[in-house]
Order: sequence, then C-alpha cells, then structure tokens
Amino acid sequence: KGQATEFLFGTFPDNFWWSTATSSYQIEGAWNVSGKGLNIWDTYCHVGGNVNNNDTGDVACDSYNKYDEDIKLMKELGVSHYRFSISWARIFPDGTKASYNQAGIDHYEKLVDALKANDIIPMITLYHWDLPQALQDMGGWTNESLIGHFNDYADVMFEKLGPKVDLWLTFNEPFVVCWLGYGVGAHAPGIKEAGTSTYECAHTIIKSHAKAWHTYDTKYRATQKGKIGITLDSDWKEAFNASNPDDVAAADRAMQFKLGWFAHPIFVNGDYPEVMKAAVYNKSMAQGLDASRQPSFTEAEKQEIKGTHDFFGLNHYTTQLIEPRDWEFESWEQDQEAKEIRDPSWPDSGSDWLKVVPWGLRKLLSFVKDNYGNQEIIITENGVSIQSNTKEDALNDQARIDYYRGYINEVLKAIRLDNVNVIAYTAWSLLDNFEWSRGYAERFGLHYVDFDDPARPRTAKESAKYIKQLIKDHGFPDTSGGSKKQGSAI
Ligand code: GBH
Repeated sequence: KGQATEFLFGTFPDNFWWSTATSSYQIEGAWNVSGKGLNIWDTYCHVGGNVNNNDTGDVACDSYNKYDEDIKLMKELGVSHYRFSISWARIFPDGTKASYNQAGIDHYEKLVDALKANDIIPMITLYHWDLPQALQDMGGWTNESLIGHFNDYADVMFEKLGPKVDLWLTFNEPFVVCWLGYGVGAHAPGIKEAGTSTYECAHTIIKSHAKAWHTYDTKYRATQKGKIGITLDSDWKEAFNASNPDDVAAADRAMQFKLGWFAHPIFVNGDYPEVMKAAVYNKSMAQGLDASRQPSFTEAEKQEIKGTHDFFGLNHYTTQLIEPRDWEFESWEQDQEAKEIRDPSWPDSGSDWLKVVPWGLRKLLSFVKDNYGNQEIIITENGVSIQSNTKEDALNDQARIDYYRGYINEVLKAIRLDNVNVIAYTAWSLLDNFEWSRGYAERFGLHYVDFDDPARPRTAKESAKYIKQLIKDHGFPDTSGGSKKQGSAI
C-alpha cells in the first residue's frame, strides 16, 4: 500500500521555525544531586529486568553538566528553538510545593539564560514522564489529588521562569503515560491495568492540563504574553482497504481512541469522542459492570477543559493500516476493535514499532486541521532510530537523512498543497539518549553520544549536517534549474 506523491520543491513560509528536542530523564543524568528527589524512572530503572540491558538514566548524556556543549551543537545546527523538559523532582523533591528546592530552579534558569545568550528560544515541557516517586506512592495519575500538585508545580515554573520563557507544554504524550505506564506496564510505573487505570490516568491528566492552562491564562498571560498547549502523539491510521466501509470505520475508531481521546476534550467540546465513550460503555455493560470503565466529566469540567490550547502540539513517527477485529478482553486496545497491520513493503528503522511511512504525516496533518479547528500546529517531535553496530555506522546515517527528507517534505506539502497551518518543526532528537525501556540500544540523535566514555563526547552525524543545510535553505529550493523531474517520490 502506498500513498506517496511526487517530491515537492519549495521553501517554508518566512516565519516557520526549526527546533530540536530532548527530555529531562533521557539526557540529564545527575539523578541524585542538588536536592533532587526520586522519580518513577529512577525507581523503575533501578529494578533489574525492567529496562533493556538494565540501563538507567543515572548519567545518560550528562546534560545536567554539559548543557553548554549541547547549546553549541544547536548553534551549529542553526535551530531557532530548543524544546526540553523540566524534572519535576528537582523543583519539588517530594512532588509537593512544601518541598520547594531553589537549586532546581537555579539549574533551569542557567540553562534558559545560556540558550537566550545564544539566541535560541526555549520551549519548555513541564511533564515528560518523570513523576516524583512520592506522588506515585499515592497512586500517581489515578489519584486526582495530582491535579492540584501539578498545578502548584506549573504555577511555580510560570512564576520563576515565565518572565524569560514564553512557550510552554503541559504534558508530553499523555497517551504513552497512560497506556505504557498504566495499561501494559512497559514504562514506569509498570502498572498493568489496561482497561481501567489507563482510562483513569487519562482523566486526571486532561483535568491537570486544563487547570494549569487556566492558571497561565488568568495569572500570567497578561504580563508574560506567552503561549501554552499540550503535545499529543499520534500515528496515522489508514484503512487497510479504503473501499471497505468496515475498515474505514475501524481506522476512524483507532484515530479517535488514540488522538481523539485527548484532542477531542481539549479542542472540540470538553468530552471524549462519542464513538469511544459508546464503545467502552457497551463493553463495560457486556461484562456486567454497573458503570463504564471510562470515567465521565461533569458539565462544569467539560467547560473547564474545552478550549485549553494556544496551538496544537503534535509528535509523529509512523503509520499503521487498520482492520476491524473482535473484542476479546477488557483493555483500551480491545475496546476499539481495531487491529494494526504494517505493510511489509514499508522500510524498517532501528525500532520495531517504527516503519518509515512519510505520507502518513501529511494525512495526519489534514486530519488535525479537519477535526480540531484549523489550529496553529507545532510539530514537537519527529525522527527515527537507525540500527548500527559501530560508531562509524551510526555517523553515516543515510537512512535518517532519507527519513527527514521524506517526512519534512510531507510537512511542506501539507502547508503548500493542503493549507494546513503548521508553524514549526522539531527534530527528535538533538542527542542519542536514554530511550526508555530500550535503554541505550535505540539511537534517535542527530548527534552520536559515546555512552562508554565518562565524558560522554558528542559527534555530529551526517543527518546533523543535512538538517543544518535544510534549515539554511529553509526547505527544498529547486536547484535543478526549473526541471522538477529530479525529485523522487518517497
Ligand atoms: C516519543 O514517543 C517520546 O516522546 C520520546 O521521549 C521518545 O524518545 C521518542 O518517542 C522515540 O521513541 O514499546 O512497542 O509498545 C513516541 C511515541 C509511543 C513510540 C510508544 C514508542 C512504544 C511502542 N511512542 N511506542 S512499544
């Protein structure tokens, strides 16, 4: 199955911006210094068997100490923005404001100052998965008292860093938090309650996002004049057979269960998609339960949630083909009655879940435009891992260049041919880093990091040079002297 169209030459709109990204636990290391409390990834990694090779983020890229080097790499790339996340347990070691730790603020203030001194604009993610362990001990995201604790944390970050930072993301990929963390248990905190806690986690996170957005809106926006939103991850779900209505309906259900789960409340009407609510309710009844396994919002909560966005943050990596399937047992995955298939002709990457399917990004961008009100879209992550056996292999990452060229060209098509309002693109990631349950085995970086060397030296890959040129060109100017036939469809 292929939906590839011809390569499009051309440049991006003048005010389009280019960024790269990381997250705190994946790069910082320094897990037990300067008053930082434990978080759930510290705990999870320190239990043998949870992470590939028993790798941990104890040192990672040592970016807590080496951020000046990281900034030099960004300077060389020519990005105008850098997206990074804050480690909550550095600010509130036990998760609550009573434990406020000034050293945590000082660290991020130094990072922000260094970025700004280099003319790089910071974009801060408040929550990229490293929950303070003390809050997990209370039940984590299944305990609604986290709404207040997250708001206290967000409030203090806006107060302390807001005068210098005007781009904020509340949560990175709540889907992954709730499915891998509370559903299948492949991520910290490792809970396997795929038909219940998964839904409760999402419920708490959506309300936490909304409350923090309103705090910014009412307390800080007038003086700080920044923008705040959430970043949602979505694959593109293509009907296996586009002329089979059952496949089309299954693909739509899969989109609603994945992206709509969070985007529908925030961007549409304060509530989950109808098709999702109905499916979980009906299955809960069929099981003989007296209520849906998916919690519901009150009318007041819907009003509070609806419209809590200043842009649409989107992470995207890959695509699947979707067919219907029967429901077998209770889980978020089974509730949607959709089966994922990967076309064997799609190129592999270094991650088994990630097939290279550039055209899916263009379709996803149109879906966002059509379903969520033509928002300004910030692509907050896109990238690929490449299998390599030696450092030399890793540096010669032609497959990553092909990936970026193909996917970024689909962004250009979305803007120029489909009138989608994409305003920024972020490459994941600046550095090879701690790839969660896969440890250091999967490398997504534009820069190679030697994790065997205590100095954690960084080396630019070929893809870094490619991205640098692409940023300089602001896209894909036609250098063929007018003959556009040189482009090949990817
Ligand atoms: C992003 O998630 C994360 O934001 C980022 O931290 C991470 O480094 C990057 O991806 C690369 O993985 O284990 O087979 O069940 C992207 C969405 C969803 C991709 C969960 C990996 C795990 C599939 N992720 N998925 S599996």
